[in-house]
Amino acid sequence: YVYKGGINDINYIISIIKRLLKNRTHKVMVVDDSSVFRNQIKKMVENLFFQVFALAHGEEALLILEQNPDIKMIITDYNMPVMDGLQLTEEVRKTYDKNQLSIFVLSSVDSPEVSAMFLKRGANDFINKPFSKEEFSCRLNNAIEALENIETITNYASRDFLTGLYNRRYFFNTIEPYFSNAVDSEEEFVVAMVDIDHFKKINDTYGHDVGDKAIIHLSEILRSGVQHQDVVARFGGEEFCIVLKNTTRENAIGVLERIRQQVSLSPLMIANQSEVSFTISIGAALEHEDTLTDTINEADAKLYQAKSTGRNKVVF
Ligand code: GH3
Ligand code: MG
Ligand code: MG
Ligand code: MG
Repeated sequence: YVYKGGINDINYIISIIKRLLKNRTHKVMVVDDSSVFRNQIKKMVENLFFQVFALAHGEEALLILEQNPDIKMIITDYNMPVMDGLQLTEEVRKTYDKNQLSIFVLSSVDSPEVSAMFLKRGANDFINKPFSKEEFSCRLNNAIEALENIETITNYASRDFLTGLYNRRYFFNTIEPYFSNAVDSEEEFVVAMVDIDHFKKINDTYGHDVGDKAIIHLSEILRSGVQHQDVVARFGGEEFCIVLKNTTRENAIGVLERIRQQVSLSPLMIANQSEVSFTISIGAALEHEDTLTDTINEADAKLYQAKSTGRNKVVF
C-alpha cells in the first residue's frame, strides 16, 4: 500500500494492520477475461494483503472455489466467454449465501438495469468501470469487515461462553438436519449425555471458580476424545451432549469408555499444586428410526441409570 498522506489514509492503514494482527488474510478470487484488467485488479487486491486467485471466466472460477471453499470474496466482471459474471453469481449463490462469501461486480456495462440485476441475484456490491482505486479499496474493505462481523456474531450465538463448545441452540440447529439425512441414508450414530458426578461437592468444597475450571477441563477432554466430525455441546451446567457420527455401537462404547477413564485419571490442577479429582457418568443411545428427541431421552434415561447404579460408568 502506498501511503499518500491525509488523516483518512492513516485510519485506513490502521484498519488493514488490525486485520493483519488478527491473522485474517482472506482468499479472494478475481475473475475477468481481460488479462490486463485481471492483473491490475489482482495487484490492487494483493496490495491489501489478500491471497488472490485470478481466473478468466466463471467456469474456471467455480472449479477453484470447489477446491478452496474458504474463499471469502469473488470480484467478477460481467461479460466473459464460457460463463459470464451473472451465471457465476447464480451458481455460487446455490451453495454460499451473502454472509459467507461476498460477490463484488465490476462492469463497464453502464446501465442501472445491469447493476440491479446483479444485486437481485445476490451480488453484494457493484461498481462501474472505470472506477477510482480508492473507492474500490474502501468498498472491498467494507465487504470483508461485514463478513468478519457476521462471523463473530454467529460465533457468539452458537458457542457457549465458558467452554467455547457449541451451545444448545447450535446443537439442535445442526443436528436436526443431520439427523434427517442420517435416517435417510441409514447412517448410524450415537447420542451420549455426560454429567459430572457430585459436582455440587466440587463447588461447595473449592468454590464456584474451581467448579467452572472443572467444567472447562472436562470440555477439553471431551473435545479431544472425539473425532473432528463429531459434535460436542454444553447443554447447561455440568451437562454435555455428544453426537458420534457414522459409528457403530461397539465403536461408540470404546470412545465413551476411554473418555470416562481419562476424566477419572486426569485431575484438574489448581493453585498450590493441589489436584481436584472427579468422575463423570455417561448415558448413550444408538439412533434408530425414531425422533431425535426420543434418542436424546433414551440417552438421558441411561444417564439416570448410570447415576443410580454407582456413577463413574457408561450405560448404553
Ligand atoms: P450427580 O452426581 O447426581 O450429578 O450430582 P451433582 O452434584 O453433580 O448434581 P447435579 O448434576 O444436579 O448438580 C448440578 C450443579 O451444578 C448445581 C449447580 O450449582 C452447579 N452448576 C451449574 N452450572 C454451573 C456453572 O456454570 N458453574 C459452576 N461452578 N457450577 C454450576
Ligand atoms: Mg469482460
Ligand atoms: Mg452432576
Ligand atoms: Mg447435572
